Amino acid sequence: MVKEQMVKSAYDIAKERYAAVGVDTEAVIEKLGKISLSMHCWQADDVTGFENPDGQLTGGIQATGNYPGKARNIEELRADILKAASLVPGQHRLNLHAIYGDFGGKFVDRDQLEPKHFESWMKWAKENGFKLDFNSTSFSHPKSGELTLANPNPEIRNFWIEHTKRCRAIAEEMGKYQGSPCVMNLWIHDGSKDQTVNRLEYRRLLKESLDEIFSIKYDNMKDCIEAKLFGIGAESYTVGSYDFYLGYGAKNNKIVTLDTGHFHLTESIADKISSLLLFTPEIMLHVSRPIRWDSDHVTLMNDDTLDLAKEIVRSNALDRTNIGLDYFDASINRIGAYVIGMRATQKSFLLALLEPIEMLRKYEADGKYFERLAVLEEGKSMPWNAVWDMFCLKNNVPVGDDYIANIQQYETDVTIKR
Ligand code: RNT
Ligand code: ZN
Repeated sequence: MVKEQMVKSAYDIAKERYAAVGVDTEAVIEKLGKISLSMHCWQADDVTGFENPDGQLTGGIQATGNYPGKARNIEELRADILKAASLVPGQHRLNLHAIYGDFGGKFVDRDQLEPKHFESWMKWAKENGFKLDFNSTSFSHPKSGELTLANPNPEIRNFWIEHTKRCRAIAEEMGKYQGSPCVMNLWIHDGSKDQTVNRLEYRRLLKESLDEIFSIKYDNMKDCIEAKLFGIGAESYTVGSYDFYLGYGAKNNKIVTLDTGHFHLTESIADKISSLLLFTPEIMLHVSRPIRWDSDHVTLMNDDTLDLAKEIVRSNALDRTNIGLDYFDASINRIGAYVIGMRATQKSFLLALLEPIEMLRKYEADGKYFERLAVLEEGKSMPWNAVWDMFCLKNNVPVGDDYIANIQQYETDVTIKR
């Protein structure tokens, strides 16, 4: 049997199995096709960007490994992104960091950024069917230090306020140009390695900086603020902690970004969804995979990702959730890293959509907890993979592990020659 035939036969059986528990797989396939991931541009080059390609990655984050073939310039980065996206079903967004501007070989400092530095990205994205999202970049810069927006030195603090304001203006232009709001994420590394006695003062300064940055209202961009537990070299204190941003977001109607690597390792990020939905306008995710720390390993379809997807679907919150990815593994083929992580995220949402939720809710309401647990457990061995294969087939992307050979070929033809 040719592969296509196999996929179709398996799908027909799966469709019946799911129908028996009240799940319409055709409707699920349609819903899954509408979920756009925000693909992070920084997996392609280990968070280097084009401002200073020889510079060090600072700010308490690290890309470890030196697998050959990383993108060295804007053309290579774009080619790699297109290649990866071509192996992932559906239409996705692209998440740019401010250091990825098209600076034409000139040095443009962060407080000088303008929409014109992102014009070629906007055109390129439109031509290639991507909508853009955006991030201010406070790390990897001589003025990054320990404190940026929370810096007591007004000269440094104002520099970063100016940078972030400009980033919002750029995001607004992107949103206008593409006819879809640009989601702008703000993450700063501000913190301290050791015992800190002025915690309140730095948080007060950050609050003040944010108030000033957000004082300009825009219609075509959305603001997100990303919290974090700690960074390397800033283990004792993080100004932008979860409490800080949750408070700020709830009070000021801002989106709180949940990076799955930014919490205590036993903390459930999935359980935060239903609370955020009640107090903040939307949710922004940075789906990642922390191993012992915020290591940014490639996202997998593990329990954490599955739980997260299920909570979003069970809360009927897909239209209020922005699903960004955030990992940077420099130890394996970078295009492969994109494809594994994006497909794993989609698979997790597929499983979430395939849940016989009405049946489960009924059992729960009736206090039938054995039955609820049994159905949840059985869901794991339902033939969801047949639905996934059909989804890939319908979207004209490789089915199953066929993408491996495709990526190997691209490595031979393109990346290994760099
Ligand atoms: C760092 C944050 C942040 C960055 C990107 C590059 O811990 O997760 O989102 O990973 O901005
Ligand atoms: Zn993140």
